[in-house]
Amino acid sequence: MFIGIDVGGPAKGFHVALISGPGPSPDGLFQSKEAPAVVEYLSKHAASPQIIAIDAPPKSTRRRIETRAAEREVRSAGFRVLWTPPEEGQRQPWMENGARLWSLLKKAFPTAQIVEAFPTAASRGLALHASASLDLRLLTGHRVRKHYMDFLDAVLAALVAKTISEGRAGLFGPDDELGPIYALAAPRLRLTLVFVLRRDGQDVLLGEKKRGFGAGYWNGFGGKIEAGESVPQAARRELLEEAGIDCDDLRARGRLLFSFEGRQDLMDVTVFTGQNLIGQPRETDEMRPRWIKASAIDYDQMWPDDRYWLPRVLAGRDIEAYFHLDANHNILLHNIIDIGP
Ligand code: 6OG
Repeated sequence: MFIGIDVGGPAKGFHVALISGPGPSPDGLFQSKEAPAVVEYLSKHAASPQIIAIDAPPKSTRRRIETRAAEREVRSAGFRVLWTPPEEGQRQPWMENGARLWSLLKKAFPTAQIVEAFPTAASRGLALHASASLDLRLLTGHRVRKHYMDFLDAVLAALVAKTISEGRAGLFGPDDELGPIYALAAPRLRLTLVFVLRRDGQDVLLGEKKRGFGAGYWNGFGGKIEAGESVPQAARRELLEEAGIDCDDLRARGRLLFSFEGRQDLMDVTVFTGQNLIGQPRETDEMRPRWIKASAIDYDQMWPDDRYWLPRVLAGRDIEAYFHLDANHNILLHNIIDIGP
């Protein structure tokens, strides 16, 4: 039995989800403003829980002032974090609620593994292609609409608990003072992808990839971000290595997340465009570059996801997109949003 708990302040209280089946669907949901009521509910419905994932830290105060390693890591992975300790020494009510719940649960379930979870990372990560069905009868008596998001977060936290037991959960800040934060998100491979434009975006420099991942496809230029390197630094280095050119006005235009069926890791690609070309593009070991009219790009020669998002980027919009592909590069799921301008 896996348990996820969303912790709120005094008005919202606690939202609890139980998962016992093979899938991500909950078979128990509960809400209360009181921590002891949560323990009572679990004692009745989850006699011997294996893992309890809570979306709040185990303590509401800390000895040290500096930010938590786990939170810094979660933030560097692109997620918004409510920092502990809070500013101006004010304890936040949800953290106090969380701390109280942790200590009650530890006493009530001494053999359970109790961990801090980060549901937001689950909803941006692999959980995107898992679908949970929610038996609305479970919500009888609760204020369903108002609490829907909180129940969803509780389900995501329970999913984190389940993936911990399967050895698949992502771990942020293992040596942190308050312990690690677990997330569903799989390990991320951070990559860059650069499109150099000419004639005000009428032409775009593409290259045929000669080897490695995506060989045979036409694409922009990019690759793995190396340790100690910033994302724009990596983008320029890869452009130089793959096309023999530099570009000093690169602008980040969005993030692409890719997951592949049967693969645990998530590819996290930052896309750039730039116009101030320095040097002449030349063929390298990896890429065969060519200027292509933006209006005449042959998307059949590119990664199948490109036709969904590249036209938007070339039209001047910023995007965020997620694609789930099978081993033959068929798109099983996708989701694109314009984030500006
Ligand atoms: P190296 O193997 O060269 O980095 N990349 C993708 N680009 C597009 N357009 N679609 C995809 O769909 C992609 N997956 C990866 C990121 C690989 C390069 O290929 C890009 C990098 O620029 C799945 O180190």
